[in-house]
Amino acid sequence: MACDTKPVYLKVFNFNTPGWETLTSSTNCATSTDFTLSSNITADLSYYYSPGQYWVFARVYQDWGNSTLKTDYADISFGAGAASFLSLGNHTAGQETNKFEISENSLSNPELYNFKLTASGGDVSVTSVVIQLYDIRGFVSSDITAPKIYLDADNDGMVDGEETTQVGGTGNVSISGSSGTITFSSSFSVSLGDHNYILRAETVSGIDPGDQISIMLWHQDITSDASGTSGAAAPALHMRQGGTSGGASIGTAGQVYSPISGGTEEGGEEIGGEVPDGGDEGGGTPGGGTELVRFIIISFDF
Ligand SMILES: [Ca+2]
Ligand SMILES: [Ca+2]
Repeated sequence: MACDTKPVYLKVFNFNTPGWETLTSSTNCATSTDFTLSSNITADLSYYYSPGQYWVFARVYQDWGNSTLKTDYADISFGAGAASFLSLGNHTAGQETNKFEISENSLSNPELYNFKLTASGGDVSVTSVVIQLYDIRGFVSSDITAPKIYLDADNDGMVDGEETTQVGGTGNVSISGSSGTITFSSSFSVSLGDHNYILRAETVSGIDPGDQISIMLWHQDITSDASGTSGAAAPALHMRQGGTSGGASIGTAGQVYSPISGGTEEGGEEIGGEVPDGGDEGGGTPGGGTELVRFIIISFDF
């Protein structure tokens, strides 16, 4: 019977369900004519062999009652699926911009860092993620509370109201001097394909003028069962301008904090050049000229 009347199925027994699972089927074959059904299983291989005995059960099946479907060739190869691989890269919507350009000294639910994970060859189980904090000025561990990694389901770079899926648990913040980490140690699965994530803290406090923090994630700091990992996501820099030190006498350059790793002498000179406008009022607080502070964007190529 042609299989456009009754489809022919290739099925395998799943010991986890347990039950027969359709791998593929055909509705496009002629009567008494050879055709091929083939499929690969690449994930959860242990579901498909009998526990402890390593038998695989497959069948070709057509449901039409009183005759025999003949198969003249069956081939099942069983082994490790395609090696899974985990790539880390920039979030589809880009990196977070500076969140500390504020006049208050605390923030609720600031989104601090974006990244993307891509699993290929199979699902990847991630057991820990360690996000690096560096070039820190003016923060201690307790200033950042309850950081969490949210799945950005619509890839728009924001944690929207309905986006409540978190991975990795609540991060543990550890800052010592100018460097630190946020460690996420609850396991989570990265399914095949691209997934964008956003690091958001419940609160960041102690954001004083001149404070700053840089954030970055490298693939070496992701622990998983992938056969390999690669990549990095671009750094984010959050800094609050100001923090003048010393008022500066009339007509001389005041001092403005610039990014620890990004400032250049050139930038400093330009800022100083604006100060004489203060005239009799004194050097005052020349920190307002944000457009004069230069950032160096460092790209990483692994
Ligand atoms: Ca501070
Ligand atoms: Ca979103």
